[in-house]
Amino acid sequence: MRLLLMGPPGAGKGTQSAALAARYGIPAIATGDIFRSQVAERTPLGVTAQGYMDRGEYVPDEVTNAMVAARLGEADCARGFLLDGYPRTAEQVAELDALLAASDHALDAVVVLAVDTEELVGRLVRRAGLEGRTDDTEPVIRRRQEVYAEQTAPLIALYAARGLVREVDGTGTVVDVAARVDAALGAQSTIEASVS
Ligand code: B4P
Repeated sequence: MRLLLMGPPGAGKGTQSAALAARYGIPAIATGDIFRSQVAERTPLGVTAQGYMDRGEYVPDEVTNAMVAARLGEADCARGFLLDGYPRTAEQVAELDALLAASDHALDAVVVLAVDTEELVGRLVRRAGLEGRTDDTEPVIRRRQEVYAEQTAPLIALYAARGLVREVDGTGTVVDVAARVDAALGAQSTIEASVS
């Protein structure tokens, strides 16, 4: 199984991804988590990524693409993977397409978690009080939502055109959302192809 988990910041991707990947016996790969661990270890990659993350901007594609290419080349990805938070730009979609084509594989589905913007901001402001993430201040949270709307939301139409998108209501309890994701993966695409 080769899955993407997409949705705006705070939609519940990180919350859902580990359990979802475990249900399919595949690794969950979250680019945000990898960047945060590199920041914590003060590696050169982490030093590069931190400034972008703290401003709510995306880390440059060449950095992110190289990191994901290396991770997908590891042995545990041979039988599948769940990518959480990647791709987020058109260039990242092109890189993932090339990586999959080179290994003669294809995506099985793209799960999109849908949550209203004010609910998203509320969740991330609450998380700020619990985890103290440097990108969870309200101005940066709102900037992250804008960046998602500008650069990532349009990509959903590309995957919809390929018949891969399963849109899931991301509101309600974590258990409710997980059940909807499972149901969606057993069903046909919920978004009609609209662009080619
Ligand atoms: P991420 O770590 O991916 O952060 P995110 O989009 O905010 O999602 P996250 O996983 O944290 O939120 P979740 O919905 O799980 O990215 C951080 C930064 O890294 C980016 O801004 C960017 O700078 C960089 N980056 C990452 N990938 C990149 C890429 N491909 N290219 C370039 N840059 C990249 O959870 C949010 C909160 O909601 C949690 O507190 C959770 O408890 C709560 N929640 C979850 N489900 C809920 C529910 N059903 N009800 C109520 N609350 C819920």
